[in-house]
Amino acid sequence: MSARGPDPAHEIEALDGVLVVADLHLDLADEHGCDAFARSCDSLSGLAHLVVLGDLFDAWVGPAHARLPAARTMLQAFARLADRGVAVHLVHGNRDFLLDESSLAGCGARVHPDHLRVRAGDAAVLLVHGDRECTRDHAYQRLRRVLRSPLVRAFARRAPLWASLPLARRLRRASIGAVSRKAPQEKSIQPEAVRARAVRHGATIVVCGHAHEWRDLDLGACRWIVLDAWGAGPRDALRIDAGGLSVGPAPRA
Ligand SMILES: [Mn+2]
Repeated sequence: MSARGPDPAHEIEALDGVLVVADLHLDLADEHGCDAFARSCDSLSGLAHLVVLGDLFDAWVGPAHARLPAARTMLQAFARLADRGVAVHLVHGNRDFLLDESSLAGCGARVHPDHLRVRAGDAAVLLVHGDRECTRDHAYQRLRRVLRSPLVRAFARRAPLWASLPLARRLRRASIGAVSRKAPQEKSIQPEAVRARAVRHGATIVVCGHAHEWRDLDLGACRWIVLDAWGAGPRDALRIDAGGLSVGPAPRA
């Protein structure tokens, strides 16, 4: 745990049920790109919190994206969840790190740029997307710092749709190209980085997305779970309750 302790703005309690899904990569260029997940959101019950652990959208450059029909479908579904008392939490991924709460105005979703910590009985669960833990990929970590700089953020906040859509496409192509040229070991989430995050946040369990492939490992200092990408594997959802954790298929509409 850090000297200051956990930040309450990025901490929730699992008493009433938390559902975590990751890596939906919804396509905003397709006006029906969010329909299936929006329907799934409407079918959720018995939950207090829904957490999207990064890469909700395949690309998000700025608030102009919020006006696309598919984005409106998604934001309206989040607003309906809020009406039913389910808090929606969006942890940034490497594709949608420019999502900010002002773009989501009215739907009540909260944005967590780095992490969300969940207290569940004796366990402290740290939810992070996982791209920051790809610490051997030095070129990516440099790009990550540039893309998250105040200058890029300021541009993204003001960019009209005609400028932000081609930029989103280019960033996505750059990301896919960079990943395909690298050896798996270089671009993967590093266990020692996960362990270090667990220690820093006083977490006994760390949950990631990003790798799109389920795993559940004992790293000594913590248990490390990676979820399947949403809809792409049998272990694409984590449920956290006061009594503990369970991994299984995400609820479908
Ligand atoms: Mn990712």
